[in-house]
Amino acid sequence: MNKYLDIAPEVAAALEAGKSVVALESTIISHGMPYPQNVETALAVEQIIRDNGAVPATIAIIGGRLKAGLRRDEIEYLGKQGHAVAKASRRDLPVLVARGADGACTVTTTMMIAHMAGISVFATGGIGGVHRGAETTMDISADLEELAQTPVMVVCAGAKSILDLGLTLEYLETKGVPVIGYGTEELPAFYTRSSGFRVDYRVDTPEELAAAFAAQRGMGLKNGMLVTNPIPEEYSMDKASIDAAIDAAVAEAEEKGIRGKQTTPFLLAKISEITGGNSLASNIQLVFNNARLAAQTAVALCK
Ligand code: PSU
Ligand code: MN
Repeated sequence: MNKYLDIAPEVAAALEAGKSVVALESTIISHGMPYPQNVETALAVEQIIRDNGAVPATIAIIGGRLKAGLRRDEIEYLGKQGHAVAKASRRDLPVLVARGADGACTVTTTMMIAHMAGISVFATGGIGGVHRGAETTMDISADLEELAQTPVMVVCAGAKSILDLGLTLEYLETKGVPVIGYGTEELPAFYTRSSGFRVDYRVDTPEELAAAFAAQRGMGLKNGMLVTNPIPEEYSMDKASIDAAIDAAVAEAEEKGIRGKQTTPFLLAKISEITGGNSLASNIQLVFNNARLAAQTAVALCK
């Protein structure tokens, strides 16, 4: 086994026994939501995964160790640290590990560590992508590159329109990443069920998702797979008001010269500030919804 990796005992036992495991990221805890809702959500998500027959493995870097599976106190620690903990993408791993530092894992590093541990399915809220204005800033999330090269299924609620969703889909197409809509032909836009963009395939059951992933692995393809699961209707937000909040957040980021890894956390915090916490409630519900689907798919994959 990778000498930098610690697999939590319960996760290791499940993997050994061929049982289903679902990976969860930790940047959503430290940088994606405020305390204490972040910790409450992270713990509730783990419970949903258990209730659906799988074992949760929240992924982070603690004291320079790559952790697949966190204890409750470690989740609480990351939640309380918030933005004080480093947001760790692929390029951050060498220095954080060598220093024995902590890091919250993005979609990128969660996919990497899940794959090292032998975990195939990962649930989160939204992925990073091609930012609006990327034709001049070149701000393209490392998440897309990871989806191109690491064979993990990522279950998300699409992507926020802080990104250029059309360019994000083009990038994924170039990289050979299947984009699957769960029960929909349209790419969901995180807070809303529709975006106006089409996905590659519509799939309606966890078994069908598992079959597509098994075929991808069986052929020896190294890409990841992106499953986009629309937010449940009752929690979806009014498109006009969320779009206005996103436009205002993007304009403020530009005006303040926010760059690089700060961009996404800045925009997420701004949007939740502008929408007065409404968006947080929706965000929590869509993560629950993705955890359920990921657990069911992981169970189907083990059959
Ligand atoms: N988008 C969201 N919520 C999030 C993130 C993105 O709607 O929490 C986080 C995820 O951890 C994602 C990361 O992997 O931000 C992408 O950051 P960047 O755009 O800097 O690559
Ligand atoms: Mn970026």
